Amino acid sequence: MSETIFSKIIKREIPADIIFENERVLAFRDINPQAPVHVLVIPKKAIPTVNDIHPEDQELIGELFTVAAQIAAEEGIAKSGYRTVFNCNEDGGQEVYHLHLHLMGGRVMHWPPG
Ligand code: DGP
Repeated sequence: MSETIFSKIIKREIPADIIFENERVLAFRDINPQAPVHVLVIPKKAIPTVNDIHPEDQELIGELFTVAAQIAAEEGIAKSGYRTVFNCNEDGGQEVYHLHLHLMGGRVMHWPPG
């Protein structure tokens, strides 16, 4: 499995503002935030894209959302609302090929996105 910047964050080889961690999941603030709250929730397992999610990963993917919802509550945006996004491959705007759920809120998120 190829090394990404996020696997280096998991291994603490490069710094990040980590706000949640358990055995399976890590969450840290995006280095280039697109909203007042912009957190990336990632599996520690190196899954490159949504296309690479397999049936055995279903519980893990669900956990990304329960962690995101917990962080949204802690960040005070659960009631006002927020957006969760997985970008996939080039047309989806994916830059880092380690699966990550964007949690963005603290402002009105416009729809449709660009
Ligand atoms: P995506 O385009 O969906 O692959 O999103 C990648 C996000 O990762 C992008 O919003 C910027 C963020 N990012 C890239 N490198 C780093 C890093 O080294 N640290 C942190 N905290 N975020 C990063």
